[in-house]
Amino acid sequence: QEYTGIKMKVLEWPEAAKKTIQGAVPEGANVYFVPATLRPETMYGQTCCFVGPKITYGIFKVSDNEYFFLSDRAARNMAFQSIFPEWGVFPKVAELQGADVIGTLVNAPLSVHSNGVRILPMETVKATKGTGVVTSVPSDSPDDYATVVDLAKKAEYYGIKKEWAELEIVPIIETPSYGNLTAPTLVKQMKINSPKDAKQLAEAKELAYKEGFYQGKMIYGEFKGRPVQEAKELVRQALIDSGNAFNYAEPDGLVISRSA
Ligand code: ZZB
Repeated sequence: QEYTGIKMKVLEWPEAAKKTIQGAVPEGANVYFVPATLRPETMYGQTCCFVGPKITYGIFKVSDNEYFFLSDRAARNMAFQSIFPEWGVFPKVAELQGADVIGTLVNAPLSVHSNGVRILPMETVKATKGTGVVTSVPSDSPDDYATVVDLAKKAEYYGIKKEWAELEIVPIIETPSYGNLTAPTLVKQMKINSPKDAKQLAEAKELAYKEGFYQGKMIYGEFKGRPVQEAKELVRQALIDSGNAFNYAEPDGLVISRSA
């Protein structure tokens, strides 16, 4: 899988995480949450970023002023892709649970929400895929839409502020079958009521991918009017050129099991 790693700079840590961070990361250095995405063209629509509350993450030193928040597994893979300066080395300076960083305010590159978005919990994040960090685009990802609806409904249960899950969902891609809000349309059509409706959500995701890729047209941003198939590469390159992203390849299952 060829992912794009997005650099979401921390603007403000929650109290619970501050102590750990202060002891581990030098003052003035930047920490980035790094979600892995297959849909760079949707970054305009980011409204939050998810971690698995029970997943263990690390903060890894990339350079004197850059640190990445990721799963250990992703850090190891990145160390063999020249993302860290020294081949095979991925210095871990802190360890945190996803639950510890809920509420962190981060910058979302290209997002309409330019004041930042919050780190929120998603129970269905897989520790073994990507970086274990998932940026949320509820306009075009059915999983993300189902999750933000649930988070807003049960904000108290999740220990978050309701408004963190309620940032405006702006249309960014138009398709003939699902209009300009593909994910909300599919979730409603398929009567998906919960982020736990795994089978239906997998089906909705497949439909959203296909329709978005083959029929989608950008209706927002620098490449407005272009087909998604063209915009995908253009947005990815623009994010890389501006220093906000990098390529990250996920080794296949065989490689993982052999290196483990
Ligand atoms: C933003 C985005 C916007 C995504 C969208 C999808 C969509 P795949 O196809 O199964 O490889 N993702 C990444 N890592 C994880 C993880 N550890 N656990 C759960 N979900 C994860 O899935 C790749 C996509 O799944 C990634 O692309 C990421 O969400 C999420 F509009 O990033 B995506 C129709 C999908 N639309």
